[in-house]
Amino acid sequence: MTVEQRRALVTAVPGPKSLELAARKAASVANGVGTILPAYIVEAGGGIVVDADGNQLIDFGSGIAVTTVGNAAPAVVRRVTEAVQRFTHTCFMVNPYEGYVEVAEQLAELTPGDHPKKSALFNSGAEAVENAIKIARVATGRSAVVCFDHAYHGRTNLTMALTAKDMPYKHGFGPFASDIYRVPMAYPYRWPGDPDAVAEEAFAQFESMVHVQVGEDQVAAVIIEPIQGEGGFIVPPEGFLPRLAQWCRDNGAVFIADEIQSGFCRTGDWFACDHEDVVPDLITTAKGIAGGLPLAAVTGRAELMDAVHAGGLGGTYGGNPVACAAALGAIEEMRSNDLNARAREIEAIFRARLGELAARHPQIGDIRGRGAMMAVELVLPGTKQPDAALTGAVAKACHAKGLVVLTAGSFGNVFRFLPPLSISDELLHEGLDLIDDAFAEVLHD
Ligand code: PLZ
Repeated sequence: MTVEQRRALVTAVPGPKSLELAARKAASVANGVGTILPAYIVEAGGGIVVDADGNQLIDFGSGIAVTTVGNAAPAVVRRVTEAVQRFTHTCFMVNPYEGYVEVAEQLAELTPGDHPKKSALFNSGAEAVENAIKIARVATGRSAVVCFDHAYHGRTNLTMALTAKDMPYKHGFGPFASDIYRVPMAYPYRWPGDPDAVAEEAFAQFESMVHVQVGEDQVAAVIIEPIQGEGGFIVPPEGFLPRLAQWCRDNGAVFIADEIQSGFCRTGDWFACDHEDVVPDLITTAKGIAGGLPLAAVTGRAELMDAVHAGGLGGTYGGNPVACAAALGAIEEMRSNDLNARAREIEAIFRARLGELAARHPQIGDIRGRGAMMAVELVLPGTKQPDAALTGAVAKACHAKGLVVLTAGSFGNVFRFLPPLSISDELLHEGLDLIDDAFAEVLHD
């Protein structure tokens, strides 16, 4: 790791060089592509990203849960460097190579369940989700797909249909793919019914809505993020996911776990489903799988994966050899550094510090998450009314202090923390101090 593990501000954030680049961006990049913190990055590693002006920022975002093993992690760099010097592309569908097969073998070993499994590799999370739906439809001969409120599954046409939030993801981009049905999410903080029976009540609603609006025998798949990401790190109560998985088994539907954000050590397990021993029929992965290189996968029961006719799955770049080398490097880092244990340590630090913060600020309505996937939801004190303005203001103050933080949530009022698992305790505490300062500054206390 060559990047010094120290926060340092030498200019305002963003500084003059970044502002110059932002002006070039404004002139050449479509406005629809936004940037949350326009400090242009030149180097990153451990828990630090370094910008063009020499500012060293603490990273609580990991490029949206991607650099779980750290940026430019040693095993990723070593394997990628070696691979990129040998060959950059053949197209696995033309001339195959071992790396792709090795990644599929690793996925079979690491994903939940000990049944025979197979995988297909793709480039992005959205592409993996699209393909999981294609596979489920062919395997069942049915077309309906059930998804959840607050879900995020991507920005392509089918995945926009599965994503819940209109602005900015869907607004004006319709019409969307059909035969998609949305049911309420078991969202403990905002459940309108009995707070002690969220799993039971949400499951009863799922069951009844599917029966009335879709018909059990029409359902190809039920897709859910075991911990919702963009929707605000919503952790369903114990029992909800196992009930859904059982319903799918009872009704011949495919249970798809979208672990694109929650997978690969992020939550302190290899996959968030592991927490309750839920075994999905298909699992989609991306982000953390390859330490920053674009790679995604659908992994699942061999008989489902093999239901698709030869040539029915693929793509020019899916499972690119350099991306596969990166994945093997990232998995090596996860295993050799026991990153599941590290994610749990990070959770303990966050829970203690966020608890202290919430005791002083009634604006923090909820603290939730698992492992290094933690969040707070901000509300008007004494109510559960979302406070997106406060969330934005605190995020901005954090950015100015040299802390990369991300927001999330259907109502824009969730702070989510996704540090790389390679971050030190010192930087974690310093980042949490900065959040504390940012709250004090914005709330004038
Ligand atoms: N499924 C659960 O979290 C990507 C999106 C950021 P892609 N989340 C970050 C943005 O604003 O575009 C995501 C996810 C879950 C699917 C996806 C989609 O993955 O690799 O971005 O296509």
